[in-house]
Amino acid sequence: MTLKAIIFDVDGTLAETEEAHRIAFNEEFAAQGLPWEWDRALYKELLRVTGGKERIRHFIEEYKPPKGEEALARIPEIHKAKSERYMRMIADGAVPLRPGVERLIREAKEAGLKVGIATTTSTPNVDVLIRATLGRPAAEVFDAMACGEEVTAKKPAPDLYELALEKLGVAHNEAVAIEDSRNGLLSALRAGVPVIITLSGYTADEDFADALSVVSHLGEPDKPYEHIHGFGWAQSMVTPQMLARMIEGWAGRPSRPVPPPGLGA
Ligand code: XBP
Ligand code: MG
Repeated sequence: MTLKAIIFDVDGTLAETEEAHRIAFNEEFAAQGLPWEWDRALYKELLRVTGGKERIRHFIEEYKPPKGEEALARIPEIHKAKSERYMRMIADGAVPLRPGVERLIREAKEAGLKVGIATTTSTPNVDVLIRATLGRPAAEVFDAMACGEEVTAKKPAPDLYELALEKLGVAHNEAVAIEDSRNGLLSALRAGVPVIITLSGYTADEDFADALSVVSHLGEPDKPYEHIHGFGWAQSMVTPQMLARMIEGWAGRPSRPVPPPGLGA
């Protein structure tokens, strides 16, 4: 099977955006008179729940903070205002793309591959990041985007990757996913898409044993990645050629690979 597409996660993978999300959540909690402060240690725990609205609900239900009950009905409104704060930060250039992201997108296009997005965050959040960093609308850069608001089950469910494959018009074993979290890894694997992990701030210590490869970042000519696990030990950058070779190995599997034990169907 030949490689036809690369599917990128957004938060933590295209850019280290989670600190901007965390700050936006906290600013909005304060603006709404909610005495909540998500510090880094707590946010790391909360990131196990993907999606901002789902994360706030989980926080209220599991941590039972003051004013939690009364805020339950306002989650959509809190999250909308948080997203506006986040987008203002990103539009101001607060967060750059990670090493190798722009290069790999360019090389993929030059090699005739499609590039897509599978993210639990929303389409406007992706668009503002891409406009701020690449100076173009996300819809011009990516052939297809599958974003959080389009599915009911976010990562680690396979829905976002299945949607991205459908929109790109490629089979699961013709694509590779670039991810930074265990939830993202599980989502892609459950859709049958093999995964390369680039380690990011909040999720670097998660279990990535089932990834085809784990590297510190995608690498640049003057900034080689650190190889952690799997394919790519002899390289210094993730390239379309390296991904194509990885896919050849993966394609020897059944048409829809059975996920390794513990990953569910
Ligand atoms: C990251 C997430 C998101 C962000 C917040 O997922 O879980 O929920 O933390 O974004 P991914 P929203 O890495 O798959 O993009 O508040 O817009 O949900
Ligand atoms: Mg991510």
